Amino acid sequence: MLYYFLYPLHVEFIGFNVFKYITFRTFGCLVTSLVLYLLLGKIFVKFMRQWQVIQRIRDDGPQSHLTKAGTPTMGGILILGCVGLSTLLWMNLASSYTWLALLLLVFLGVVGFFDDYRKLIYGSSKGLPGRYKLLCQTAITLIIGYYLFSEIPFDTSLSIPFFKDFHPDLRWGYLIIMVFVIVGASNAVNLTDGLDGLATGPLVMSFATYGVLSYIAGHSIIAAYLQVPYQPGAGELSVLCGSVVGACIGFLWFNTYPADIFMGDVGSLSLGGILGLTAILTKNEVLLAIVGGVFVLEAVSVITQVVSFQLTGKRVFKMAPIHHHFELKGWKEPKVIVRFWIISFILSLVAMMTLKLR
Ligand code: 57M
Repeated sequence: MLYYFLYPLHVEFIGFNVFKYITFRTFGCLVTSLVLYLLLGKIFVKFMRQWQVIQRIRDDGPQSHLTKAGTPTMGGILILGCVGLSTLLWMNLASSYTWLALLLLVFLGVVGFFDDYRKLIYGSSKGLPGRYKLLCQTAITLIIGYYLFSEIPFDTSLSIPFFKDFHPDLRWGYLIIMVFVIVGASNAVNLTDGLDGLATGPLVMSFATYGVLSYIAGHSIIAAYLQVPYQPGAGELSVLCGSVVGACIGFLWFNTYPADIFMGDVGSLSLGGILGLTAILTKNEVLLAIVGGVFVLEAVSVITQVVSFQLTGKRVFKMAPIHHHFELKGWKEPKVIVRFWIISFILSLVAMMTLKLR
């Protein structure tokens, strides 16, 4: 919005010229959402506690989690509020990619809210049935895909790291990739959010990485130099990524061990979904498997455990997702969390290195 109202004034005052630069608006957006969460977080936690918006702890989980009973949840509501407000303030209102991401963020946020709300009113850890969540996630992804293919000339070819000349055009088959990436990322982040800050740290690193990748994809000269697909308009997604990084760092101030508040499905489903969409819109779909490697590891651990248990009656891990396995091996919660953050940081560096190794 500031770009829309202030940039034209640069003819009067040259200083407003900065609003043209995506880098300036990304930084401004990050600082805005970070400061907003830091200013509002404490009163939000107090409000959620007063209204008894607290987490139901499953009794079949690690015993150490029982002490978490009574912790406020749905901190994701304020994350979405900070991201939405700061993005509207700093975005280019003509950016259809940013509007699509905000639509997905709100839609999945509503789905997650109902999941958290059901847990609250029925007093159990069982929220919305998984199939309903999956249906909603798939439906919104297909709607976004149909819009992309019919309204915007969207590149339906697949980009694979290290294979710079191999871009198979999947045409409408690309919708399958979109569903797999967006729905997969949404649920993987949801599964990962099982320890204090465990999902928040990798979300900060993943969105920071995709903020850089978005800027590169939207810059014709840099994209050509690095031999990555040029995606006109993708650069604006850096601004949205900046707002998510800022809001999640602000949230982490309260979600770090021992957490004052959990993000809830309202946060994990929505943030995971737009991480997947950002990967799609910047043509870095496969790279998400590296950048979001921690999320992939958590989801694969669950799939492995469920399949093994159903086929053989035996568990591969002491408990899935894999963060519970390390807890039951005797690792204290902070040790599991920070080690997963370190892995996420290393994977982000590896992902950035693939830019040169094309
Ligand atoms: C999402 N939710 C946390 C919080 C957070 C198929 C199966 C693997 C599904 C999976 C599952 O139910 N996952 C749901 C994970 C929950 O966190 C809430 O959910 C939101 C995110 N969606 O924001 O509101 C618990 O996680 C802990 N937590 C923290 N700090 C945080 O900052 O400590 C969360 C955020 C919270 C709190 O205890 O209550 C969750 O774990 O449910 N199921 C599981 O993950 C369960 N694993 C399991 O059933 N394994 C079986 C299956 C695979 C056969 C097995 O291994 O044999 C475990 N999770 C828990 N208890 N808590 C075990 C049962």
